[in-house]
Amino acid sequence: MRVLVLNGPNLNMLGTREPEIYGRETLADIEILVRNRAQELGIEVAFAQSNHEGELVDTIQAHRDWDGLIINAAGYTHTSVAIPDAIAATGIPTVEVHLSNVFKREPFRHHSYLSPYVWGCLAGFGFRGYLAALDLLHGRLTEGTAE
Ligand code: DHK
Repeated sequence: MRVLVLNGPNLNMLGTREPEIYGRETLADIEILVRNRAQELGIEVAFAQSNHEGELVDTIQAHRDWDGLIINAAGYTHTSVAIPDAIAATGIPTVEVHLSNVFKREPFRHHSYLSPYVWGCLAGFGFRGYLAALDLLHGRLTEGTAE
């Protein structure tokens, strides 16, 4: 079982970026936590980050035969058509993750272009959202049902 964990713009700044909103963990800290959990579950993980929309699309396409995608598209969540198109084109079961609870924030963060194309969305649980997403995909992939 192979899961791609993909992070969008400015998430490379985690740790120092508005820690009261995004938490004190760096992206490298989150990667370690995700890799540890993945190892417990027997999941192979690829972990990537880019500040560039096209690179995020390329990475999704390159993993089109993988079993799951966990994506925090960050600011592109609220602007991108190409990223949800890539998710739809590949058909990878996807969990959308946001560290912050976007619904408690500015109105422009309330809309996600990705949400119609993903299995489900986790927002507001900080780094734990990534771990929960991994557990959820593992359950779906081992049980063979999305219900
Ligand atoms: C991360 C960002 O960079 C913002 O642009 C989104 C998301 C929220 C997060 O909570 O992880 O609005």
